[in-house]
Amino acid sequence: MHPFALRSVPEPRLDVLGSVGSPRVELLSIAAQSKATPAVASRGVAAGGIVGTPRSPKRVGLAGLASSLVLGAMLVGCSDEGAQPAASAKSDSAASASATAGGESTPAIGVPALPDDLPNALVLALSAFDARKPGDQGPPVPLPAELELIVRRGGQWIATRMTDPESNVFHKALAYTTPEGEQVLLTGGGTKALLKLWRKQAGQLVSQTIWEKDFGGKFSRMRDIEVGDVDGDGSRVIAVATHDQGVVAVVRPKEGGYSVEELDHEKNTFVHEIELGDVDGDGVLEIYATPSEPNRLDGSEQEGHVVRYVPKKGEGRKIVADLGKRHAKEILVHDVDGNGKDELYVLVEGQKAPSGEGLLHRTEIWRYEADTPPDQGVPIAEFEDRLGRFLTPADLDGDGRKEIVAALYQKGVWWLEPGEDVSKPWTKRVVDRDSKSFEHAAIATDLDGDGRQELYVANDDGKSIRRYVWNGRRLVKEEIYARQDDRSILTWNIMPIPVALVPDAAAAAPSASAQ
Ligand SMILES: [Ca+2]
Ligand SMILES: [Ca+2]
Ligand SMILES: [Ca+2]
Ligand SMILES: [Ca+2]
Repeated sequence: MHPFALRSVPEPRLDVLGSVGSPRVELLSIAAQSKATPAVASRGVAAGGIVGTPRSPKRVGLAGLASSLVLGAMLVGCSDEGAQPAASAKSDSAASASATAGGESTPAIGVPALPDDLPNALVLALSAFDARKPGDQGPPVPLPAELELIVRRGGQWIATRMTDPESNVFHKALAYTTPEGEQVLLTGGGTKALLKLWRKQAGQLVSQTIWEKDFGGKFSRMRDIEVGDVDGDGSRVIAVATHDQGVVAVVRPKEGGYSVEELDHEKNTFVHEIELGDVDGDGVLEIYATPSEPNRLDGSEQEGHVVRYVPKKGEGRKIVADLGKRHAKEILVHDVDGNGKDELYVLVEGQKAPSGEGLLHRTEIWRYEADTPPDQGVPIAEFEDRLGRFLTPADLDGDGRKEIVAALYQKGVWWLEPGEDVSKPWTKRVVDRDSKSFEHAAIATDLDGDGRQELYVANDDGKSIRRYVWNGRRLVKEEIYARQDDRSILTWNIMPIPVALVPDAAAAAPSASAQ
């Protein structure tokens, strides 16, 4: 999958945009959307009805890449029983066109108001592969590591692409505040494995590599990043999961630079995920990680477990979840039940039946409190799917009680809510059956700043980024960005960042070129 050889020549620590081998920024698309989307109760509108008032497509000719979108905002049926099909969520261009004719005098129904400009943007960390051509042999060749940045400005969702030829995947990008108080973008890349800080200078992002490592195996990737006060001294420590030698590391800001401590190392082991939390409630953050055997994508047996490190107490690897012959690539540590202590949630992957027909195990979520024995995780949900790679904590309906959103490989996006007894199966409602992706990155975040979270999901199979927002009765679905090219894209992560960290596409236009 990642055949690019590692270069042995050390790279300069600073890259200036526009120089050879430097990041490139392109404007991808501007999605037009109605400015008038007043909050109106969904009175009289059947679930699945078209409720948006999309405008006709608008073209922007920057760099020959800009394209247009027709947006359809739709109501998503969320049965309280769960397992009910999402109400038909297809876009209806005829309805869109007629709605457009009404312009702003036609109020949208059931779509909460959305300001024209938002202070926060989304950053998506991607792998991109060229489209397969007839006769292509061998594994797909990864293109340079890529970020998509989606900003709402002037009543439009605007997408910008930034690529970094030093790696062939970005696994995560997030906002980070340095000890000096600077807001920067922190990225983790793969092959080559680079942890970088990006500062906005003259409208462009300029990188500083703070950790670079060839782990010595087949792949070297910075696979996941979490930031927290692991040392309990107020500093923002960066915890990193890597491929493929089982390295879990903490990167600490130190004396104006960054020092790396590798907490663990285990041959031929992939660590997919890092979470930070205080499950035992003693005020000290623990680090959770998911080492597993190298990936077997055929759905056969793959052993794994969830481990914990407590650097502040000098505590090394301890198994907290023993998954037997199964494994997990996604965990969540969060106080979902609201009792003041975090819990660990493990998205245990399903397993194909040896006969090849159906599943031997469904994908399940197991829940652990501090005193749950490693082999006695409590199943709170199961799904008729082979994989699930994304859990995000949420309070989408804004009632102050938290939920978990689970995004599965083939079987959609689900909303899980605990009942009185958190150890009993949780209430399961479908958010969107028609959303699919191998990784299926999702984030619940209050991008529009109205005090209530919205859900953003990368529907890679459908080449779209969708937003789901509560309208008082239901989640309303809106496509905020559609990928226009025929490359194969894997979205590994979505995070909110301040708009100030988004590179200025216009400034980069001279260096941008069509694919
Ligand atoms: Ca603790
Ligand atoms: Ca709790
Ligand atoms: Ca809630
Ligand atoms: Ca909001």
